[in-house]
Amino acid sequence: MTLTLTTAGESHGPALVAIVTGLPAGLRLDREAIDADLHRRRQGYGRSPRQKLESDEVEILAGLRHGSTLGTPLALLIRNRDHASWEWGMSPWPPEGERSGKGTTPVTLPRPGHADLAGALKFGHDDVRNALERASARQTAVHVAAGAVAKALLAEIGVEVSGTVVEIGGESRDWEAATDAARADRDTLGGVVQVTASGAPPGLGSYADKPDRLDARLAAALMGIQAVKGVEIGDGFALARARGSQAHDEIEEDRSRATNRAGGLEAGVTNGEPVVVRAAMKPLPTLMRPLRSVDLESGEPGEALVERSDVQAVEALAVVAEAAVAWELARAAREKFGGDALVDFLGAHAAYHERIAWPRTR
Ligand code: EPS
Repeated sequence: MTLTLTTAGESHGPALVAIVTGLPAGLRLDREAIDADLHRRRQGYGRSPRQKLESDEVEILAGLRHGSTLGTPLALLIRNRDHASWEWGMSPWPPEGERSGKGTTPVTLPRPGHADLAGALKFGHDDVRNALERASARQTAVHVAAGAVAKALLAEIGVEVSGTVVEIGGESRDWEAATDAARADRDTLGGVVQVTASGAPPGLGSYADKPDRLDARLAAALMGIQAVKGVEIGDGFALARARGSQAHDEIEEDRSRATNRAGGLEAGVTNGEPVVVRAAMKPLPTLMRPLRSVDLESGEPGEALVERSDVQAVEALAVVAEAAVAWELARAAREKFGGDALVDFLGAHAAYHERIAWPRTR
């Protein structure tokens, strides 16, 4: 028993969609809780004006009846309001007649740092838009919706996941000023976020094989988010510079730890301490003062595509990373506790706690 997530949707297409399989039947899902996370994702000081256009409300098309999951595939949809300006430009079958709105002119000047060049070459696109639309971080909206579903499942077993910003543009405070300065220079910023998950019992994940290791899965989930270039678990890179006596977390009589340098994961398995992971985001690649590029049509040097974008989206990344960690933890919990109905899942979780004599709240 595991959870799967399949998504589709272009940034300026009609909608983003997701199908989630593997949820137990009888899980209550609260529309307000999902929409609240979608709202959080749209906040942040350096966001593009696009965020004012979108309302990001989830619609459920299948798998939920009267607020409870049916144990069947759950289908989620979030509409792109901005699509109204791109109806011809992003149409699957453009109507005959005059072209109108955005997306009518092919993009031929790839942005360094975006999927533009590699995507156009890989798929043979003449119009870079065919690559950038799907590569866009717009799709993180539907991942946040799926993450909110995962959080509802985790809440049933007392696991709470929360993401926060650590630094933006190298600063640990004064983020609005740093963002204003970058905007004035027509530049962009990156940053670091941290996600902490408390309440997970020891034993989620496995050391048996690489794909089972929860640390590897969390790293992949975080690296899979647009613009993330680094992931750290617990004290991460700092551990490489410490001695063993200062790097590990000694085990107390009640099997808890006084320190949590491992970030709650040893050998790819949770150890009962909070799971702590960090993700580093590079500065966004759409610059209002564009970098050097080449026109893919003419072969002439030029300046990269300039279009409406964010100055920084680190606050949004905190919400997206939270969703990614929640998703991976929920997946690991489904693998460990199984069950077609929520009561079966909860029963297996309770029996496991009893077997290892692990307190329900730590
Ligand atoms: C993005 C470019 C911008 C961002 C977008 C991600 O898109 P637009 O040009 O439409 O403003 O706003 O993020 C979102 C739309 C979102 O909802 O987060 C990119 O190139 O990745």
